[in-house]
Amino acid sequence: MIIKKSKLSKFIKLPNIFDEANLVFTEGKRHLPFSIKRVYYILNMKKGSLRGFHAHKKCQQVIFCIQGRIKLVLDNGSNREEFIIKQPDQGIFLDKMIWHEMSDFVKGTILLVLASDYYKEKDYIRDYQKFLRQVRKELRDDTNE
Ligand code: T46
Repeated sequence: MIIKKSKLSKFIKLPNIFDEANLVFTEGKRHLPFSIKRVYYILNMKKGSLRGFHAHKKCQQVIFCIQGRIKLVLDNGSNREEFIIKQPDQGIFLDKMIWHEMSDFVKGTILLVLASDYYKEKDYIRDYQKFLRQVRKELRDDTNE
């Protein structure tokens, strides 16, 4: 379920069953904008560490902070938005061609990421200037169609 939208993203809330614990689940396409091909998690981040600083050409992801808190900056080449992610059942949608930067991890933070594709290094744009050139080119191609 989409619970909040912004210019660059949306928050997706997963079903959360409360009994003696919280049980949060996803059934892929039923709850997410894509079928899941890959799941990974990140933990034991060193103090002050930074993650991301790239965009994906095709891969889409939903990022959950299942423990702790992070700051996430999204950038589509024209706009930048900043989010604090801390709700274990609320993921943020990370679309293709969105530059993303993650920082300010609190100790013990664990990120869980659901992705639409397998890991492919050639899907990454790791250079910000190259990213800007690519988004501007895609924008020009779209307006010329
Ligand atoms: C994002 C954040 C939360 C693999 O071999 N398989 C994988 O599935 C992944 C994700 C990474 N790797 C290798 C590739 C690199 O040698 O692990 C190394 C670090 O990967 P990456 O630069 O992707 O790590 P992060 O934490 O900077 O970024 C990743 C996602 O790429 C990113 O989109 O949102 O996790």
